[in-house]
Amino acid sequence: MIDVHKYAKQFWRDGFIHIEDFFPAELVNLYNEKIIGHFGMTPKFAHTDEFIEKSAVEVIPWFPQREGVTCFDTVSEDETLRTLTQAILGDGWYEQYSMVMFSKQGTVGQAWHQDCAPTDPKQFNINRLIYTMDIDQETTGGQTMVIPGSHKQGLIPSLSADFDLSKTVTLSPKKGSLVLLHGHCYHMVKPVTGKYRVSTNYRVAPKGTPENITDIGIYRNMIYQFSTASVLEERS
Ligand SMILES: O=C(O)CCC(=O)C(=O)O
Ligand SMILES: [Fe+2]
Repeated sequence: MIDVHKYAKQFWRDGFIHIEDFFPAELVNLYNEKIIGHFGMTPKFAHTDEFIEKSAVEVIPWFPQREGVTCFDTVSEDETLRTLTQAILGDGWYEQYSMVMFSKQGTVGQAWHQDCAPTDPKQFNINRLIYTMDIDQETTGGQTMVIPGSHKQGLIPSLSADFDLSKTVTLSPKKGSLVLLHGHCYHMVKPVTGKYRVSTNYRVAPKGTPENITDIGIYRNMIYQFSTASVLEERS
């Protein structure tokens, strides 16, 4: 068993952790096959053109557990992952949903954002991201960039405001890697240069967090509501 208390401390300090070789190759290979089987290589975007254009987010979501693809339960039920989540969030945390995010070759990835508003430091989502393929500069692009400690720095600066990128960390997760990322932590995904990129996200939240906390995403140029596909606020 990994040292969950060490990782929990690191999570609260940095807003993210990255652990390689967390899941066995057989499991993530199976997931990757199911994902490719579902999407093929040229799926259509699920978001509106306005959102894609404005947010510079080019990912296509899939919710396999909602469709009864039961092999995706294995990660939710993983004892080590549950123990680690418990060490970070304490009693009463709950699973939100699992979501596969697919990006085609030549797409832009995701612009800098926060998954939800940092209004209340006690209410947020955690992305528990598992990677079923190697993500690196040479083969795929699409690395995930994060700013350590930014989960404690409030709203991500708007486009015109100063945005300090000097502490940015670039994550190149490998097949089987786990990344936990606080929803208030500033993050982005680099352009996808390889054939495709996928990540699978088992979102959780602490007790007292509304189920729809990630309905409103914060980008440097806007605040966006997914359920109504509308821009709530333009930021300049
Ligand atoms: O796919 C990733 O590496 C990160 C995606 C992301 O922004 C998120 O899960 O909120
Ligand atoms: Fe995100």
